[in-house]
Amino acid sequence: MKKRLEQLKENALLKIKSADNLSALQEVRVAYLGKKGELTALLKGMKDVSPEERPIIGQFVNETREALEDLFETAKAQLRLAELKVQLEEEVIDVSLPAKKQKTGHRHPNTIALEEVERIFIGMGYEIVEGPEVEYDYYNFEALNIPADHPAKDEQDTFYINEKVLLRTQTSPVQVRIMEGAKPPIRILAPGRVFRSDEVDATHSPSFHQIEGLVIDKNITFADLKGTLATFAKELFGADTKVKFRPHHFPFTEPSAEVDVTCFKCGGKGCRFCKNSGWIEILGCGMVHPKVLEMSGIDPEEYSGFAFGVGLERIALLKYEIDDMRLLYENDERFLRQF
Ligand code: 2NM
Repeated sequence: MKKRLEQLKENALLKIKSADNLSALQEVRVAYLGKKGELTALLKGMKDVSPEERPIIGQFVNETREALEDLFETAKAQLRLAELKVQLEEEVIDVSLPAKKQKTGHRHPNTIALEEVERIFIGMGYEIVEGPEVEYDYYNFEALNIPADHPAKDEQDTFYINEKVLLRTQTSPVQVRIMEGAKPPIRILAPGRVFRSDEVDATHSPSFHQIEGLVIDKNITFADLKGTLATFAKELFGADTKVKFRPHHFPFTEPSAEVDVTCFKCGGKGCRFCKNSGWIEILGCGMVHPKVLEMSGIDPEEYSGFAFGVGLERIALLKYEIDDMRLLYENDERFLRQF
């Protein structure tokens, strides 16, 4: 019995030494120490041992088991270390490899155009102001001399929250709020998102952006308006740009005008871009209506002022020769990365 145990130990040692990975080692362990392993099989032979010898043999069996356990543990630790070494060598990081290119974000064409317009007016001493997108009917319409039966107030054109609250259709309400709270001189630019109940197409969107300007002081005349907008047009479209004022009607200004600039593609000769007219319409403007001043607490006998409004998307489409407004909202990277 003792001989057979020694033989078993020797065989196991050989098998442990030849196991060259952890799973092979585990198989050897099961084969010797497992429930159906060789040591267990040998133990079954204990019944043939005489009662006197049993304690001695029993002790020897235990010693053999412990010795084998030790051998397995040592071998296991060695194999672990070897596998870790191989893994570390294989997974080494090559710091000389070229880095993965990070995509850099950049400004949207609307933002580029907005910042350009802001830069021009800041240069003329204007302050940039903002106000709520959800407005009272009073600030969006009534205070701007837009009568209750005006078509712009129709539910087909304006998003109403309730009878008195709506999504602003222009940024003029911001200007009204400033007029109510400040004493002239006032020189402000109010950019922001506006809403109109329009179907989406190449030139319309239910949400777009406006930039409105307002100047109020003593002795402000239409000449100041013309000079300001001529300067703006030259800065935005080039020094050779000329402006043309066409009479128009807005409820909040009197007189009112629409402004065209000479086509910056053909210089005014006429081309596909300006539909052969030589002119491109860019904004609306006028002298602030005395009633509008009065309603906001400014004395029209003492002060006068001009105002103008320009569509941000319209500027962006013109400047970057984009022919469909929907491109500005789709966030298609192939389009956006061109700017
Ligand atoms: C435009 C055209 C003409 C305008 C008027 C005012 C205010 F508040 F002073 F009355 N703000 N903006 C105005 C004038 C806007 O947009 C085409």
